[in-house]
Amino acid sequence: MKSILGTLAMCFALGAALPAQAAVLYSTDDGVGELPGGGGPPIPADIWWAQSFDTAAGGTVITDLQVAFGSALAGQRVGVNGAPVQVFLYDDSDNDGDPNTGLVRLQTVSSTVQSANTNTFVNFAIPPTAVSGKFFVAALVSDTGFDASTGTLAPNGMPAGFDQSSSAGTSWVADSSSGNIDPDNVPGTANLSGSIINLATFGLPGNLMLRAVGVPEPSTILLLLAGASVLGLRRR
Ligand SMILES: [Ca+2]
Ligand SMILES: [Ca+2]
Repeated sequence: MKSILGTLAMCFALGAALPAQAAVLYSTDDGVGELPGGGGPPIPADIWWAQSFDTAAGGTVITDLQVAFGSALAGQRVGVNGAPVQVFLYDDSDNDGDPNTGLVRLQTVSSTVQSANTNTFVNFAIPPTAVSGKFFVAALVSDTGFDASTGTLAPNGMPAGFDQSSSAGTSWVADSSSGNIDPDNVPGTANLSGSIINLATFGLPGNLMLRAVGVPEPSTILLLLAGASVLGLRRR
């Protein structure tokens, strides 16, 4: 009995001494969007927008995806609350940071555009998912766009929050005629842009307002302690 209590006491002592498991916030934007993005012309059109990240130590398990929709500064070119949106976590299996190659969909959340044009990051929880190397956070909305020649906003507006104050060169966009983009074959179905375009290379430097939250893998020490507890109890 003494050995069981001793083992458990040691577990609690070591557990209490472990540091809190801090989360990593993956983000390149400054939190304030300027001109937002939509698909087309012609409108209405699909827009698929994505941000590339490098997996950081201590953040290898993604638990949440975050998106800020539209812009508070863009006049008529606004995001529209209630528009259907799909939010994705993708692996870049060839780890070159280019979503035109090696794009593998890991998680999908189907929801609606919320808190548009307020610089609010809407949180989309996902089942905890391990990543490594390069990965992408992305979103897809249909029936979007703004026709500057007529001042017409498509039904689902300009949903892609875009911070133009700086550029990490890691923002990507594809667009197509409405309803055409297949999230498992984005480069092959982006029939307006023709492929997934890097915004900085295209002459639109900035950072799309897509973020992720990552946490560490379960601690090896905690797993060993759990094993020690089981062994201690079995000796009873
Ligand atoms: Ca790639
Ligand atoms: Ca900004």
